[in-house]
Amino acid sequence: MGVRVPDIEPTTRFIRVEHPDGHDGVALVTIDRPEARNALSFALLAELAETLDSLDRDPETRVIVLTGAGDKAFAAGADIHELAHQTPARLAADSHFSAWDRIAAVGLPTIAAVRGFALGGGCELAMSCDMIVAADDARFGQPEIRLGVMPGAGGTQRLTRAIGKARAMELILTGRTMDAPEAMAAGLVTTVAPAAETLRTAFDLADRIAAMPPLAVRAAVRAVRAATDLSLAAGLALERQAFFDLFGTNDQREGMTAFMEKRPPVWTGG
Ligand code: CO8
Repeated sequence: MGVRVPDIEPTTRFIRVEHPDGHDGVALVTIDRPEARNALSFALLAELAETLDSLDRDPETRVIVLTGAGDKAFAAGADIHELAHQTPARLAADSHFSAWDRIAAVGLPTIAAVRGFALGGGCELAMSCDMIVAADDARFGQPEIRLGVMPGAGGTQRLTRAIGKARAMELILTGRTMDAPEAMAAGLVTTVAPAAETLRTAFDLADRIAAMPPLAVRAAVRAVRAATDLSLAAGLALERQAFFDLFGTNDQREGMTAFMEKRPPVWTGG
């Protein structure tokens, strides 16, 4: 895989960025701490937020695939060794949690490619992505209750929105993990792939999205995300405005002209 990241540090301590050959517009971001099951230390999360933010500003990147190094875990949660020494005041005072907000604010479509465990903060990170491609060996869960706490990076909200209150409540209150077929049936993941095919499946999906007009993609991402936050009326208003705005783009003219001329469209991203 080639590395092409013009104004982005290609390698930080815990995060790797690659632009795989043959996948134009797709950035692969790897959480690279396999010896600790890719546990999300504060430093790692800060690097991840910085990396995703930079990719979001890179005009050549259209889709981000996020994965964990190795085959054991996407991420086994926050770093428990680090969390063990926190106090309410320290957690509230430090800016560690702002990384989560920056990750969720990335405007490009994001795909989590999950092999092995996505637990606690790891499950929350996967759920912060727009889609999840799960290996058939993936396991999802919010086991924080077994550590004497509860989810703190979106688990109670995003899991509940994704799979409904009844199932989310059981998982969060017992710390039980779900396998990939259960997660698929519950609506948490987009697709399940054979473990060895996980990245390829995520790239296939990313390629299909990267081939679409980028302004329309970003607008659709924003609108679909808003569906879980807004009232129906507010969401419909947001959608309508975004739809209107796209009629000021070259790609709208190109897409509709190409249809009428019976040829494939050529997107310029304008
Ligand atoms: N934090 C720190 N180190 C970890 C973590 C973790 N979450 N998970 C695994 N490791 C380390 C282990 O300590 C071990 O290190 P060492 O070899 O030095 O002893 C190494 O990774 C391998 O771990 P195991 O031997 O346990 O590997 P297994 O394959 O047997 O088991 C599991 C894998 C099932 C993933 C197991 O490691 C496990 O249960 N991990 C903890 C899962 C968990 O409880 N996650 C929730 C953490 S709390 C949380 O995420 C809260 C998020 C809220 C906010 C986030 C703020 C930043």
